[in-house]
Amino acid sequence: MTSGRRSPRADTLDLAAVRQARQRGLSARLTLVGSFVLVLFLLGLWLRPWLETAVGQDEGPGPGPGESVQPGMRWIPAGEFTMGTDDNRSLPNERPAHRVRVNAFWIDEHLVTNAEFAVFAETTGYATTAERAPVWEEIQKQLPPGTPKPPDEFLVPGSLVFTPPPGPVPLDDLSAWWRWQPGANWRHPEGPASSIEGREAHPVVQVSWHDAAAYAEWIGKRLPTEAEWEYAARGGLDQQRYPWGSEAHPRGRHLANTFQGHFPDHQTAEDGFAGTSPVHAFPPNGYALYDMAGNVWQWTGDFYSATEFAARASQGLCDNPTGPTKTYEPTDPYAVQRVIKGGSFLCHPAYCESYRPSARRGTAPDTSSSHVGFRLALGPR
Ligand SMILES: [Ca+2]
Repeated sequence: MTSGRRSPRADTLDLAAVRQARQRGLSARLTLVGSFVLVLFLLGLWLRPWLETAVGQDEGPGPGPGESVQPGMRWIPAGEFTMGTDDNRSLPNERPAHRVRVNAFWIDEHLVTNAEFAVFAETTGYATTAERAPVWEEIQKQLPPGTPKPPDEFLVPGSLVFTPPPGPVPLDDLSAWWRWQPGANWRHPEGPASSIEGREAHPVVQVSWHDAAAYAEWIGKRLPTEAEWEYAARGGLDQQRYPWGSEAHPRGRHLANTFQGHFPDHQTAEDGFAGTSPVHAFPPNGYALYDMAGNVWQWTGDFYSATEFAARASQGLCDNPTGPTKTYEPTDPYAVQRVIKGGSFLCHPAYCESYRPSARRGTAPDTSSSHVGFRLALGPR
């Protein structure tokens, strides 16, 4: 992974020019000045995490909310907010509302796109989870003891693909609209016959948490915490049901790529998209961030616990939480899961309406599907 990692700041040091100057016999003083500049540069890199923390703590003269310093990223100032919700139109894992403080950080203004992920894959030769054959011994760790090994024909590279059923189905059985598709991966999101041609500006999908973490390591960023993600998604609004306010469709407008029609069998795509959409297709939120609702779910760095918010509510103000140390999902005691946020083009009010900022779901880190992607953050956790 490290062989192809970029070092953009090192590129700005014209070390070759310095060497040539030496060879031309310029004075030792010039070399001394150059060394001093290099030392200052390296000192700046070393101090940067501390400086970022310091700026975040006093919110000092840094960028304003949503302003850009890092290319393609937005500055989110430190602050307190109400995380989760007490609204009874929510799922139990979103409750109760509780107070959280987050440090300042940068976050990508849009989801990582197919074009961006292609640069990573081509530079490093990285093969995503879906492009590798599943390892039964790894899957087995997340299943109850004694679970029989599936037939070998199922242990082939592939991923989960949304497939609408021919008619209405009970909404308590995900297998009615998800299928395991051999050959599905980020290059072929719906299977071998599909491609991302024409979808370069759409979010990359069919990426596992491990894939997102590998991309983050390569580019020198990290996944946001769940608290950072929700704080950013709210865009400066307090306790609103949606990133843009309290109404689902103000003045009749669709402000996110979600599911219209009868879920999951009949989609009308009144918002213009039956699947993913380009990352700038819908208006940004108050922090100038796109797709903080709908389009695709987004990986965060936190482990998932169904009772995390209940545990926090008794702790008073939670200071920059980074999630529990392990997964807790009472319905699946062997699960290892990370939090995903934001909902997707498949979210519908009749099912989960998970494009609300408080909505959250646990997903196995080695799972990928056609409606989960990611964006990244920068700054100390
Ligand atoms: Ca849609």
